[in-house]
Amino acid sequence: DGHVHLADYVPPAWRIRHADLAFDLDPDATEVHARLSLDPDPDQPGQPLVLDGEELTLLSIAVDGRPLAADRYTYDGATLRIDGLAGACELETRVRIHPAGNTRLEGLYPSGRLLLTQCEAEGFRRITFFTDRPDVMPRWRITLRAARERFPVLLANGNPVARRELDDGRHESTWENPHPTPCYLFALAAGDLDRVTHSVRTAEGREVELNVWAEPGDVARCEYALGAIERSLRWDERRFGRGYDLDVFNVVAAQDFTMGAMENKGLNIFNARYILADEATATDADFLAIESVVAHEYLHNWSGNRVTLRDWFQLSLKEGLTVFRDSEFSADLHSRAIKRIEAVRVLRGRQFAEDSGALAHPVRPDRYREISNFYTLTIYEKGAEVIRLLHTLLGEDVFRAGMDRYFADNDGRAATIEDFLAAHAAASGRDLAQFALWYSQAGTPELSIAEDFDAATGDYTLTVEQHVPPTPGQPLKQPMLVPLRFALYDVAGAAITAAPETDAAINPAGFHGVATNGAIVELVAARHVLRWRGLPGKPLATFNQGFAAPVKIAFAQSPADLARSVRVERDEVYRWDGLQRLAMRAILQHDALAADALEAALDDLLADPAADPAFVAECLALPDFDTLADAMAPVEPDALLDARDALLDRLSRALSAPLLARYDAMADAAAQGLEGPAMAARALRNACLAWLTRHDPAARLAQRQFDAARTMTERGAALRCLLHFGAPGAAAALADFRAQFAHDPLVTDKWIGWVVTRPQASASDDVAALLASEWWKPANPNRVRAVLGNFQRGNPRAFHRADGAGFRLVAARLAALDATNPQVAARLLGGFEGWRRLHPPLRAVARDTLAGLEGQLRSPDCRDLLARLLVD
Ligand code: B3K
Ligand code: ZN
Repeated sequence: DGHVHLADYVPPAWRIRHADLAFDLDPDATEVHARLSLDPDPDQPGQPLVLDGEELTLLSIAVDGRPLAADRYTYDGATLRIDGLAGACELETRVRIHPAGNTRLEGLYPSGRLLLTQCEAEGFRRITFFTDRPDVMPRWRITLRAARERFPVLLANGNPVARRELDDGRHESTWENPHPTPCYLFALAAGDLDRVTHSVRTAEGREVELNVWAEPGDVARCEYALGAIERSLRWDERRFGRGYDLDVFNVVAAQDFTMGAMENKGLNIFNARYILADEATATDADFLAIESVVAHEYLHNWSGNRVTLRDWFQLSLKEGLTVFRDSEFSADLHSRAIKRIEAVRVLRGRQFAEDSGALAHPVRPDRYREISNFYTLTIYEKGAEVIRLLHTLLGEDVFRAGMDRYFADNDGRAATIEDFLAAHAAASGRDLAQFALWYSQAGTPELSIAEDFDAATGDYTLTVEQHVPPTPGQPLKQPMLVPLRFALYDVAGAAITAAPETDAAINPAGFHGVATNGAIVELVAARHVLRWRGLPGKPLATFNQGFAAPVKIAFAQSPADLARSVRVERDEVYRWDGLQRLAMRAILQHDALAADALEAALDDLLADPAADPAFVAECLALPDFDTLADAMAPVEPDALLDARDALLDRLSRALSAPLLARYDAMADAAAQGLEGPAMAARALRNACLAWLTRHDPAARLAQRQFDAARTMTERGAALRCLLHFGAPGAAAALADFRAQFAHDPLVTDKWIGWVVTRPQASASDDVAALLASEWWKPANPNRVRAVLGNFQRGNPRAFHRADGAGFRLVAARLAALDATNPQVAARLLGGFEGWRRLHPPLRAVARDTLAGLEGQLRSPDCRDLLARLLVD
């Protein structure tokens, strides 16, 4: 059926001990000369040698120095097979590849004047013949040769060991990577690159040169990323005891890159949008994203590279773990609460939707047709939540001991999720069998909580029921181990610290007494009862402080109690979440009491001088379309967005005085600088501005901010308001902005993003105009995302137009995109994942649009997704 199955795993029949590669680089014809030292697996003697290879022209092949006769091997365009090899030997191949024709940006490809590589997951086979799987981990020697003038800088994995000049204007650079490394972590970069550099001495005493490379005109915008590398290195030393293990750490910025960045050993390659920044061209959100992606890739050096994956089913072993690590890095360096709130927003709005849609899959899938389709929010974000759950269950010290053990036991190995859990089980003495269901069962667990208070006896009972909904291929689920945080407060708002009586299923170790932000009860069964006896009055219960468990909770509570819990509870994530819930009730159930309570709570917050402005800004950002839609069935986009707009109109009108007061009061704090308080002030000012502009037809405030802006954070937010509210000055401001940044593709992507997300159905006309303009550059993934990705994900009103024009705008581009870059096309196709939840007329339009794509999309990526989207 075209699937690869986890259960079919077999170790490689041949190991590659050492790989020695030499490249003669040229965009039109690059020659790759590979010498591989091969060992047969003693447990699988007599197997043929089977190597992967795609779009390779084989020039020569030899074994142990002797050319191989044509009848000794076969190459069918996908695999090279050699029978009858007696034992350990050296295979030598020379192939020719054509980087200039590589539009998939996978393998060796050109980006502007650079040549660079992207190999994960299965791109290395487009460079040379190899066992393209992560459990084959040679040590490497890489030699690059190219014309010096065109390619003055030549970078590869590992440490530089030699450089020399060659005849006819060419030069050569040799690199050695002494760590066993799978080929998906191979990289090279060549071209006219400039750098910023900084040397550090690691805790273990190694001198390391940190470099960030970019095209010469961009290098002034690399300093922030360079600083972020050093912060990441220091943090991994401190928090996880992990040092850096080479003499250089190189990072290269490229304008054409399918993903965000790639953690190749010692040579990370980045989408330029996650490197280049200064205050005039990047927003505060960009700076924070840069720091977090730099950290993510750096931290992969241990979680991914030193300990790699046995097979691609284990993808979350590196991705979930590394997202957890990078989010802890950001939380330790900045505000933990804000970082968590932002993660919860993504989880709720996007991952929960994925987990309940046509493409739902477990954190460790057990089959796939195309691995590129599994770089998902479930593998990354839910995978990180699972690690966070383990951290919550074990506590920092035991978790750290488990991590130390995992790294020690698996260093230089290709590991599995079982290896990871075994290390934590050994360090903690806990049986993690039930916990492992988080990896194998898809779907977001739902907790229904009911309370009962007997005024006569003072007995208070909480009944917690768990349900994990069916997902494709998994109709029935077992209860998961859920560590549920909770707290009870008395009428005066004091915490009730008495432990509840629990049922037999919860063993004493499954109850962690009251900590600073709530006690934890470990739910293990489908139903649990917690009982307190003899309370003087009905307590107020709060759940899931810090959003510790990635679950949905239904708890019938009056808006008044919910609002009171937001005042009583100190956990900022809970408080933010409580306000989000009030907003959801106001929007989805037209609950006027909830809207009143929300208005009063926001009024208090805006008046509270002690409240962190960044937190207030988060509270002003009401639940987005995806989050609301996930709580509604069927989804009627227009009705939902109208209700959301109505609430925003009402709140912003009622609160206009305090909003304006806050906006003005923070002008100085927002003036400049990347320190936390300045960023927080800008975040709140911009949130206030968006609310105030609703009732400012001439958009005078936004126009003033645009004209006076010193930073992109201020200028961009103002322009966005002008565009989204159709201000009189919008067209002139846009023309001005466009002209100022016409030479900068990343800033161009920004204004395009604001244009295509104008929350009106007619925005689809603007998208159509962009698609017909010089700004449409379909070969550049960032531009495709700017135009179509932002429209699809960020403009629910126009994308879901009842006449289908929004769907068709995206669908009509898919065939052409699929033919050039399947992964970019597949991402956009995946944006239709929620189509079945739409109300019937729109669902029919979506179905027709998707059905119309059958036969047009040729890549395995898009064909796999389309089949899963349309399956009944
Ligand atoms: N590991 C890469 C993702 C590569 C995706 C290839 N289709 C980036 C990251 O997660 O760090
Ligand atoms: Zn990653």
